[in-house]
Amino acid sequence: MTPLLLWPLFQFLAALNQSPNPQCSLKGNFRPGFLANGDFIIGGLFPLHYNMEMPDLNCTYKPGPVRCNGFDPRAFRWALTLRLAVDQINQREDLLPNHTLGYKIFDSCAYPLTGQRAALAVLNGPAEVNSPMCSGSSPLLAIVGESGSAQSIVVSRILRPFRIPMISYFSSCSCLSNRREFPTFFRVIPSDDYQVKAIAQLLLRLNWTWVGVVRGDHEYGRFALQGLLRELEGTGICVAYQEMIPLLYNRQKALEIIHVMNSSSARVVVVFSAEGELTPFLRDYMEQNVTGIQWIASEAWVTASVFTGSEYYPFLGGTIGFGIRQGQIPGLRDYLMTVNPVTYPSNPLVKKLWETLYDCSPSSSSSRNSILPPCTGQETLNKQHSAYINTSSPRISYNVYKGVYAIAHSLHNLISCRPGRGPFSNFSCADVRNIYPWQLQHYLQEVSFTISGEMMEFDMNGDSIPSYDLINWQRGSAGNVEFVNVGLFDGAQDPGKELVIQEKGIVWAGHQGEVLVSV
Ligand code: TCR
Repeated sequence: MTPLLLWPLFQFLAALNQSPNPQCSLKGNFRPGFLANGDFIIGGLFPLHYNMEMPDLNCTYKPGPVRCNGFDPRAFRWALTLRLAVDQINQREDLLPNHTLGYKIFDSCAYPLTGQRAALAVLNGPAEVNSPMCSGSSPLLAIVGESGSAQSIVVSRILRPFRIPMISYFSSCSCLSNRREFPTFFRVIPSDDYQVKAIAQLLLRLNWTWVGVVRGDHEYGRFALQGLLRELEGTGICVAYQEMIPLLYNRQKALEIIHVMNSSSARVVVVFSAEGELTPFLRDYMEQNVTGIQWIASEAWVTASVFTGSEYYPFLGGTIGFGIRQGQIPGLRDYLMTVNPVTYPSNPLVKKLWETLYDCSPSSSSSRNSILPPCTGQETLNKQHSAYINTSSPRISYNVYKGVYAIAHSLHNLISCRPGRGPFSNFSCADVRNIYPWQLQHYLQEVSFTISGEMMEFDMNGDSIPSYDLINWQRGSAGNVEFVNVGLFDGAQDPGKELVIQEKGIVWAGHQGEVLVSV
């Protein structure tokens, strides 16, 4: 059956699922994070918890629900950014006038299995008992999500038969650029392929022709290394060594890698790794007292807050790498500050935010079964709660913001369609009272707008114009590491002009004013 034929069936099933009275409830007791009705609904999938506990699946009794643990304030900020963007768009008169956007935000719990569940919950229509969205809710037209590539792959496969477009803010695997496999997938984060292009250009520009590569033992590391080798072909840049940090950390192996790094005449090392696995490796590296290495950090660790301590600076100061481009989100900080258990007394996520940030339990009823002491009500958000409140250089939040605006601009164009000049059969337009998600996809594919001074468009694979900030690790006032923007990789520029480096502003490894030589 073609996806198009499945669509009415899906609507029928969805209608069955929506009982007309307010008694409707979500199957599986899976509660949404946030809901708001509107003429058009956007789904949101965010890893509001970073861990899950699988129920016992021994098949002798009904398994319990999957439990999500470890509330993540950063992902909560991403979810609130979606709400902020929707609120702002709903107030604008020039974008989607006379129409409102609504949203359904679900916790994907950072795993493919739970991401799948969240995607089904978004699809399943109604949400809570007594929710205004219980009966006759508006159609779901697109999803902003998912975070990790593994989750996006699963979600994309679920959405495929319904032709519902999704826009990921965090999935960078180049595998997702395959339109045949992921026909409704879009993203506002560059594919990792562009990262290796940018790194290759950086090496060329700085005349680093003799470099080492260290990577983690996973797809990210493998794809990135392959990509870099491909990009370096014919450039005259040679790879002195390729090393892999084992998945199960092994000190002996780490010391061997450090020995290779130290004894090689290549002074520059590119590291494709996630921050978690790099932490023990760097600890061992620092213990060996090796210096004089210029690190090139991959996007996954170039802005990792775990490495900002002053103990890292002597060894990692001068590190350089490409991070997701930051942008402006007007009003985000003020918006985040309005969220507290008083303004949202019945929202369990807000309660979890408070529990995570202040180690106290906000409501008196819950304090009885909570091990945390009750909150005083005087708790205020400040710098120390940076995972939630740090909005100085939004990167992923900015991607979420861009994603929502991409949907809004596309819908705006769809609604502005002139009968007889439309893009569909016989030059018809979409029926605004009954828009199909695939019709929105058409407009997403064509959308073009400017946001935070940046041009936003999708190519045929659903990839947006890649842009990265060039980030350099410099010494902060307390001897800590500070991430300073020293350039840009802007894929909107002509080939050869994409990389702009403010060389004078860069601090190199060993706190030197000059580029180190590695030839
Ligand atoms: N997208 C990756 C995961 C990932 C990540 C990171 C993990 C990215 N950046 C930084 C830890 C830290 C980019 C994915 O799954 O596609």
